[in-house]
Amino acid sequence: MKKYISMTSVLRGQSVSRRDFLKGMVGSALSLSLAACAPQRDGGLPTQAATNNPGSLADEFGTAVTPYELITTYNNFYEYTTEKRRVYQLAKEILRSPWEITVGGLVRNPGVYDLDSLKKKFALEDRVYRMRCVEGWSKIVPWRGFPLLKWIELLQPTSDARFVRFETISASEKMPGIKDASYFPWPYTEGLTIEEAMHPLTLISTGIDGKDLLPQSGGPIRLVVPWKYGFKGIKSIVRMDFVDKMPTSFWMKAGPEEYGFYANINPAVPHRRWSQATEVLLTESTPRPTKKWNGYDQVASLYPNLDQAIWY
Ligand SMILES: Nc1nc2c(c(=O)[nH]1)N[C@H]1C(S)=C(S)[C@@H](COP(=O)(O)O)O[C@H]1N2
Ligand SMILES: [Mo]
Repeated sequence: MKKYISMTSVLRGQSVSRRDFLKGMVGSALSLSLAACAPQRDGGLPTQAATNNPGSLADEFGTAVTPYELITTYNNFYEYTTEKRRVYQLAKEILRSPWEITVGGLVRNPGVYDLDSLKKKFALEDRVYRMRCVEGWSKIVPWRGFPLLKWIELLQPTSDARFVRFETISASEKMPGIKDASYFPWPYTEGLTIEEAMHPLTLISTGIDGKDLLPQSGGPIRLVVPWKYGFKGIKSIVRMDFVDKMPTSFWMKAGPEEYGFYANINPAVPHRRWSQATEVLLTESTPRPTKKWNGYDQVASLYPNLDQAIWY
């Protein structure tokens, strides 16, 4: 069985304890009895009983992982199509082999990095994260990957590097959405501050549910930033640059009135066209309240002075 890491233990810088692992298994008699007598954990994350799929793997709030079949057939990947239920039918293959990522800019070790070598170098971890799309739906995903932090430590950014810019592969002959929606500012790009990129929760994902990432999920390599709206999780990455100025992302160019750089999840700050107060899990129909930072409160220390209403 895969070992899923408790986010609270990640933030404490500890390895996975058996108790933390069992706590992810909400619903089993054993984990319920442990949860009942265990002291409150440092992060103070609330726990609640799983409402569906008792006995299955769950996030730290007790919400069961979304079925793999649903995670991989309901997607946003505009390079293929804007129809979420059709992406998987069009994204049939990984578009490069071997997959290489070019790293440039303000780093001591720029170059072309081969994904297979990176996967061998860094121990892959399994982590359950909630993913909240800016459109108001969410899924619970059992990612596999490695912290971006580990790669950055190897790349050694210079002291001038303040942001990281990421870019998706652009292959219009295999990605019909690029031509169908030629008004969009292709290629898809995203960015993080260097502090966000080096936060221990920020993951480079290479898999879901122990399997290699499928093309529709951003295979073979994508970004996962669980306290930000899903669009920050750029898929099928081919370039990463360390820069000194805030990069303008795909969505900032496409809709500057609606999408800012930070995109931290915040139920109190509405999107220009809809409320962000609630979300609907893909497995449910009744909306649930959206949590600030998607529940990952520990990242608040990254933003002592950030005005969410300006940076959405
Ligand atoms: N290159 C690229 N990355 C992307 C997108 C996209 O259209 N193109 N969509 C984003 C959005 S809006 C979301 S919600 C997530 C969806 O990830 P999923 O399909 O794995 O659920 O991917 C993000 N990454
Ligand atoms: Mo999204």
